[in-house]
Amino acid sequence: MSRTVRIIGAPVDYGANRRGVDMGPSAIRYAGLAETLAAAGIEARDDGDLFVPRAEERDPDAGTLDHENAKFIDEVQRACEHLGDRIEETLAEGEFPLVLGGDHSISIGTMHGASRDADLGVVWFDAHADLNTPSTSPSGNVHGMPLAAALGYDEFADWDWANAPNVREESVAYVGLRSVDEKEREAIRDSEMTAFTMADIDERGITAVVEDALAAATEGTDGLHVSLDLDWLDPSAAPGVGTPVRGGVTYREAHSALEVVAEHAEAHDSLRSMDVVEVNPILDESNETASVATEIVASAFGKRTI
Ligand code: EXY
Ligand code: MN
Ligand code: MN
Ligand code: MN
Repeated sequence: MSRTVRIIGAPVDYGANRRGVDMGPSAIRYAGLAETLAAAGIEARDDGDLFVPRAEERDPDAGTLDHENAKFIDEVQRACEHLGDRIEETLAEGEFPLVLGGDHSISIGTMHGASRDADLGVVWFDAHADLNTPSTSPSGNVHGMPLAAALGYDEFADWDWANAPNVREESVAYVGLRSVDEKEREAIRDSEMTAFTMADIDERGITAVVEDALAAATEGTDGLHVSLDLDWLDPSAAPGVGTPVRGGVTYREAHSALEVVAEHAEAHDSLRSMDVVEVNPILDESNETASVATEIVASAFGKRTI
């Protein structure tokens, strides 16, 4: 990583169905993110957390938007608008935004901020497709909707704060899908997105799959956003997440994948922004998931053994 990494905490849990993911930024810091990056020779500075009111102080169904079946949507909007501004500022000042979530709804803000002045490709490491809209969501939880928001599907089409200004479907690539709702499956099939499931990884190996995802996301774009949901990993490697799904990538595969990202970033100066989401220390075992998140981030930024 040639730029200084600016760490931005987004302690948001409005989008998830379990409390505790708002403590993700603290858990990741406590796991030694700054020290790990420093030891790897990666310059980083911590820019602190966004101010996010506690969910208990808010009413999930209050607000001004048509928020049916999108819990806390006004609160998500407020947090994402602030986050988007912080991302824009970070990039304008020549630093690299690393966002610590928080649940995955915060990526709406990251992608918005990172695509204000650039065509942005996206690689989405996740068990889930996060492509629901208020009309299709089985849960009303916004962490299952950020890609649909960025792409302006259904109700999101009218919500400019949610639509990433310069993210196109054909520049979005999934890696590791294994829990996809029926309507999401249809939307992916009808879309121009690239989608690699766990079956693709089983068949072709993690390295080849990530290389193809990077190629799809960087063709004709100015920069790459990497969104890393810790439930992408198998629950045996990352137990501290709210929506675990069996059959995910191993600890080693996760490292290989992000090492491929680092090589691509080095060769093409492609990496523009990153977020690390869904770490829930309340559900974790000895902060293991936050430690894994920390180590994987270091791999993405080019940490080497020798
Ligand atoms: N597809 C389900 C829903 O929309 O409710 C589950 C979404 C979980 C989202 C997680 C964080 O990636
Ligand atoms: Mn997700
Ligand atoms: Mn997920
Ligand atoms: Mn719009």
